[in-house]
Amino acid sequence: MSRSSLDEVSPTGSFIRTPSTFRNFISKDSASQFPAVSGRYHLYISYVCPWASRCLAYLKLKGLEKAIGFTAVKTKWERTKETDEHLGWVFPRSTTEEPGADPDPLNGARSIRELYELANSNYSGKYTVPVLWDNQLKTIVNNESAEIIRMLNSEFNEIAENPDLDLYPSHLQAVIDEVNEWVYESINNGVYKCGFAQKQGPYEEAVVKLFDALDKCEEILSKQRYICANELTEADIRLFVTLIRFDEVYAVHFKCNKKLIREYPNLFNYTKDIYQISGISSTVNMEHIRKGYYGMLSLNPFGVIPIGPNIDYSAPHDRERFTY
Ligand SMILES: N[C@@H](CCC(=O)N[C@@H](CS)C(=O)NCC(=O)O)C(=O)O
Repeated sequence: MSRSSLDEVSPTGSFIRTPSTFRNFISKDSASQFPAVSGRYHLYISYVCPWASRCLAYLKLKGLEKAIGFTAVKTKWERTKETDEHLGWVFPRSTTEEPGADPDPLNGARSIRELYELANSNYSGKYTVPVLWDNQLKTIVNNESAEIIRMLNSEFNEIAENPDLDLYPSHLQAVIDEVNEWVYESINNGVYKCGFAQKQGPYEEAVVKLFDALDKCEEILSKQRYICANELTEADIRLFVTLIRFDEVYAVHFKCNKKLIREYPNLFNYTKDIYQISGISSTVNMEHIRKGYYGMLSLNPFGVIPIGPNIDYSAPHDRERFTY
């Protein structure tokens, strides 16, 4: 069993992500084991992590912040126990220790690992964020962001401030599923395959696929405002979390440097467009993103943080040309 993503490298040097393990669903059905009620669930995230950030984006977009609280961990992995060597996400001891990160308000846990062990004392997998926590049953409902965003989209509409926003509408589900598949494979997970490859061959295979997929996005976005249609969908949020980290981090840290996103006119304007949707900019903590990735000492042993292009994603974009 892998204890962290650094162990997920095959004998041929490729990065292979292991599946998430807590896979329960919150339901709008009040008789279900995990009913969608206000105040019961909590989202643990890291602003560094694109998977966790897409869940946070849904809290903001759906207007669920009063119903579901969230807490962000510190940017750098630390020892999670004195008795072994595991490194993972930890909470600060106070709200002032690292701006943006907070102590665990529910369980007083010191690490994300501690939450997994509270939920299941025999757990032996990875201690990943996001964690969707049930404060009533004191357990993890789900730790797979692709599923968490679906629940947030459809199950909380009675308490959501923005219940009419449907990012997975039935008329677009087939195209969303299709786009998600190649975007995940080649872009979201593709950047990690580039970064964590330990041999030239797997790196080159991943980097070629990544830029082919980005070229494909550029082409699609030259004809329509969003990646599946002229309306915003789940697929846009999933793509955005990787694009927003790309020029600052992945281009350098994960060796994805064939081209920058700001060199693609449509992709760059699209990234700004999504960033400017109400609530989204608050899910992007670039300070955390930069400190977190460049602080991964396995890839960057001295922890030196590149100065970065400091792109202003709140600058005007040209995507309104597709609104008719
Ligand atoms: N499939 C998970 C992946 C989450 C994931 O890989 N999270 C990373 C941070 S970006 C993590 O917490 N890693 C901890 C570790 O590998 O020990 C999801 O999408 O929710």
